Amino acid sequence: MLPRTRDDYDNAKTSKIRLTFTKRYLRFTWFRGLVLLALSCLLLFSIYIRLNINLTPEILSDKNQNFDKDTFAAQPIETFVQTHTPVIYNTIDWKERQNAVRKAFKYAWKGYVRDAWGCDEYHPLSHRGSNLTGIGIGFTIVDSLDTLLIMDLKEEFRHARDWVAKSLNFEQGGNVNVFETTIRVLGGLLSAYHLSGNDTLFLSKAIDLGDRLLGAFSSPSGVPFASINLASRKGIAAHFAGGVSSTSEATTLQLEFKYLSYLTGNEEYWKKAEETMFKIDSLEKLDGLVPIFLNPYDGKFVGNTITLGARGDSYYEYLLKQYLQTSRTEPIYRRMYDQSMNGVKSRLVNYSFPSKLLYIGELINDNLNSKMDHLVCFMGGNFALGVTLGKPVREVEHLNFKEIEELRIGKELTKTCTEMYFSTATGLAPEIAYFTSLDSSDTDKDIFIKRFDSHNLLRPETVESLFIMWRLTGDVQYREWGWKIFEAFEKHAKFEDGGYTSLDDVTSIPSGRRDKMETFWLAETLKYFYLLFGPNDQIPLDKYVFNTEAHPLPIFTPTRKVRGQGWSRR
Ligand code: DMJ
Repeated sequence: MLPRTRDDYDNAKTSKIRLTFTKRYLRFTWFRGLVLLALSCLLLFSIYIRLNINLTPEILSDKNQNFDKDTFAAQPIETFVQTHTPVIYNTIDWKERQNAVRKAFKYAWKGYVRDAWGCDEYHPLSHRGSNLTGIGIGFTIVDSLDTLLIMDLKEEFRHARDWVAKSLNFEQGGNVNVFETTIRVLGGLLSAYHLSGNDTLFLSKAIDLGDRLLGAFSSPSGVPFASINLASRKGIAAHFAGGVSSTSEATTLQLEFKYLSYLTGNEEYWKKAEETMFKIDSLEKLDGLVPIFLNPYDGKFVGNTITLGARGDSYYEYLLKQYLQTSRTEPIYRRMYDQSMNGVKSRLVNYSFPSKLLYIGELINDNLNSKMDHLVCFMGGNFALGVTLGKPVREVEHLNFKEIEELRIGKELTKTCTEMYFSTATGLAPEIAYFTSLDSSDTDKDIFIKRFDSHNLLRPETVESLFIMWRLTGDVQYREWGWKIFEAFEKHAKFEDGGYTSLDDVTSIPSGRRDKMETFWLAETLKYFYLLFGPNDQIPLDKYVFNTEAHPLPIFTPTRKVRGQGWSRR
């Protein structure tokens, strides 16, 4: 037994015993010291690791690098599939490339003006336009207004403005989709109002349209119906599956309606649009993930398909952007966004075989499907935006583990989306891709495209992510990939008789043409290309939120009046 106290020691009968006590005591003290030393070392080591994780993202991949935020921001992402030849970046004239995009826009616009002026949609092959309803509601022209302003196409803008002043009339029967009309027309008018230096023509048209669209919210639950008759202002349920609305559509109206409230002081737009968010927050979700249908009659989810592709996508986009739009004054949206991203990371993110390309799959009846719509490609940029909130990475003081992880996912997903382009014969992405996994690996290809999904509609999502990633990381690789994609569009989608067309099959040359130039080619894809190659201070990401149709809306601080009571979780 060891002497515990001085008394034990004094009571020891002989000096031999005392000596044994002394030896044991010293051994014990020595042992105790060692334990203490080990514990302190452990403590110091964990503090060191913690500091390094916070300050040195590279520690996750390369322990020998010294931390330098600029290097991190500009660090190229790992390339799993080596399909690119190295480029000498500093010899590239980005202004010239930006100008090439402007020329492409002018070319597309010229075809539309010649063949379809005033019509909602343009069909370049048949040299004609078509309308969604009656005489049209300005889908193409209004969707293009802010791109015209951003590209400084003065004459074209004057022409378009003149049409809005003289011909745009929302007093039309027939049904139009509430979401599409909101993101393209209402969003387009609001953005044009702001970028034109508050030209009231655009605001008055936006108010007229906003008032008519309010009718869509007159469902028993307050969840908007899928369609609206703009003349009668009556909401109309979808003509399928018992009249359900798409979740993404019902939850991608809020940026536009809230900004309209902010501009007009009329809180009704805000309240109506926000009611759906309030409903959704109270519903049961799967780690923040939501099914893609919502019933406007009872306000409940329908089915259990979960995807960040069609009918799900912009729900997640607008959670983050609602938080950003109102200067982060509504933390509820940050919480909803974070929860849903946890769900995405734990349930939907997967890696392909053999190159380990990160993709976001779909959950159908709890089974992860390796299908990814091109629509999902907006998430690369969205992940990064959620981390830096619009600031370049190098200006962000502190990155925690979760943020580093989300930045990495954003980078990897953007890379995967470019592979969806670079792995096809045309260099253009299909509408939908499937990814091979380890257990289904009877091929050496990561990406598999079904013939039925091999068309390309000139969609913007990958270019959108490239633009955001470029702005936030400063990695010139994103610009270079963007240029490669732009060249592929020029080669295969430019129609010699005017305009650009959708393509029938990106996996073969010739790819075959479809007779449509989607309005988002002008509103989104070309705008994002233009901004990707342009200076960083044009539409800065910490001052603007882009609506889902790429219409920049300024970030504002809401007044008490337009925000209503605001809301927090029940
Ligand atoms: C656009 O209308 C919007 O970006 C929408 O959110 C998704 N689909 C198209 C473009 O692909």
